Amino acid sequence: MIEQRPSAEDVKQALVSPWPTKVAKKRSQQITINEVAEDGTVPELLANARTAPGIISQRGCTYAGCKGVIMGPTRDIINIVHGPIGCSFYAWLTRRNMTLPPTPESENYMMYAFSTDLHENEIVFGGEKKLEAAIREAYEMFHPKAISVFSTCPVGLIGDDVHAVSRKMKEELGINVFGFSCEGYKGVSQSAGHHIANNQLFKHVVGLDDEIRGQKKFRVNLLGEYNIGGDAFEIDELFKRCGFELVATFSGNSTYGSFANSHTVDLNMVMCHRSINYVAEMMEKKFGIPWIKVSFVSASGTAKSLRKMAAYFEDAELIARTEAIIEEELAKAEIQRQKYAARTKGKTAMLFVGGSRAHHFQDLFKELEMNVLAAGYEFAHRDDYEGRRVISSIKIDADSRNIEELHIDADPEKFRARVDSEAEARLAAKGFKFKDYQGMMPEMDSKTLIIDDISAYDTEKLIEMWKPDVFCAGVKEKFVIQKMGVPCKQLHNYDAGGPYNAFRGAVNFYRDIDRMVNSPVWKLTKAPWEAEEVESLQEASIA
Ligand code: CFM
Repeated sequence: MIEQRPSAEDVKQALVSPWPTKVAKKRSQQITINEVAEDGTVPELLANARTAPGIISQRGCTYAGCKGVIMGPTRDIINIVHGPIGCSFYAWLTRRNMTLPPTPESENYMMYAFSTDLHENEIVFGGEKKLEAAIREAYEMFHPKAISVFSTCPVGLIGDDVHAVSRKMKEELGINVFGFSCEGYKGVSQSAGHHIANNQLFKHVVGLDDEIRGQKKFRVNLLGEYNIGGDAFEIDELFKRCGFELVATFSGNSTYGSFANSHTVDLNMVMCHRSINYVAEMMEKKFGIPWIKVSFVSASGTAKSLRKMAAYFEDAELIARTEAIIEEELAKAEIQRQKYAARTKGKTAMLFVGGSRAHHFQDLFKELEMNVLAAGYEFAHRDDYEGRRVISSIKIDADSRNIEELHIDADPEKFRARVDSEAEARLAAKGFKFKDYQGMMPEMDSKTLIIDDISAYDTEKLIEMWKPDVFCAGVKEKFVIQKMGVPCKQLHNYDAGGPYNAFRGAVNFYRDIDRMVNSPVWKLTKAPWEAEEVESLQEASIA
C-alpha cells in the first residue's frame, strides 16, 4: 500500500544524511524527488560527476565503455587490448551481445581475447615494440580487414603512443589499424569510453565505402542497439518485413564493412541516446543524415518507432505495409499483455541501470500496469534525465574537457541534404520531431525518486524502506538484493532470458517479470534486519 511507505522526502533524507557534509551536499544534488511541470520541465539533477572516493557505486571504467560496449559487438575487427592480461579477461565475453555471421566460415573474432599481456619489463621500458609484434602476429594468423588497439590505464601512465604504432602498422600491413586512448581513468565512468569510441570509429571507418548495396530506398542505420540477448535480431526482422534496408547497427551484430558504408543511408535512428548520440550528430553535420529517437523496448514503443520511421519516408506503400504489421503484431502482444498484467497490476519496480535502459524498460512495466517507484542511471548525463532541452545549460567540467570533441564540417563531396524544407514543414505539421529526446524524468510520475550513480548503501536502504516487488540492476547487485528477499532482474544481460525488444521480446519480458514478482519463494526469505538471529550474531561479534 502506497500510504504505508515512507515518503520520498524521508527516503532521500536517509540516503543523504550518513555522509560527511561535503559528500552529503553533492549526493543531495544527485538524488531528487521527481516533479513534472505542465510543460515537461523537471528538477535539475547533478549527473556525470565524479563518484566521491570511498563510495562504491555501480560504475565501470572508460576502457569498459570503449572496448566492451561500443566495439565489443563488432565481429570482424580484431580488438587488441594493450595492457595487463586482467583487463582482457574482464572484458572477454562478459556481455551477452550476440552476432550472426552469414556463414560458419565468415570472420568472427568475438570469442577471442587479444592482449599484449604487459609485464613489468614493458611498464619500465615501454610496450610499443610488444604492441607492434602483437598486431603483426594477429594479422599473420587471421588476415582481418581491420585491427583496433585499446589503451588500458598503465599505457597512459607509461606514455606508449598507440596511435603512432597503429599508423606505422597500417602502412606496413596495408589494412586499417587504429587506436583508442581509452585508459580506464580517462573520465568519470564508461560514458567517456563511448565518446572516445564514437570519435575514432567516425574518424577512421565511417564513410570509407560509398557503394550502394541492396535496396536503394528506405535505407536506415540503427544507432545504440547492442544486440544484448538477441534484441537486434528481433528488430532486424521487423525492419525487413516492413521494407526498410538496415545498412548498419552501431554496433549489435555489426561488421567493419557496415560501418564503412553507413553514411549511405537516408535516416539514422537513435536507440541508446547516451552511448551514441555523438555519431548521430557527427553524421548529420558531415553527411546530412537526420536522426530521430526511437525505442524498441515495449510493444507500444515498437509500434510508435516503426510508425515514425515510415512517416519520415512519406511513402504510402511503406506506411500501409508498416501499419499492417503493427496491427497484426500488436494484437498478438496485447492478448499476452492482458493475461500477464492481470497478475502484475499494482506491483512495484525500481530500475538502476546504465545510461538508457532504466528509462526504456519503464515502458514495459507500464504495459504490465506496474508502478515504478525509483529509477536512475549509472553514468548518464543530464540530457538523458531531463531531456535534450537542457544541453545548452550543462556545465562542462575538467573531466568532460578531457575527452576530445571533434570539429566536423560538411563533406564537400559526400554531404547530401536528405529532407528539403518543404518536406520538413510537412513532417513538422504532423508533429514529427527530429533530434528530440525527452529524457527519463518527464515520463516518470511525480514523487518518484531519481538517483544518479546509485551506491551499494543507497540500494540497501532503498529496498529496506520501499521494498519493491522487483529491482532491476546488474550481476554485481543481483545476489545482495535477492538476499534481501527481493527478486533482481538483470537488465544488462537479461539473466538467461531475452530477447526483450520488439513485439515478441515484450511478451518474453511480461512472462519473466510475472514469474519473478509472483513467485512465492521471496516471501520465504527474510532480509537481514528482519531476522532476529542476525542481531544476536552482531552482538556476539561486537563482544
Ligand atoms: Fe546504452 Fe547499452 Fe545502456 Fe550503455 Fe552499458 Fe549495456 Fe546498459 Mo550494461 S550502451 S547505456 S554502457 S543501452 S553495457 S547495451 S546494458 S550499462 S543501460
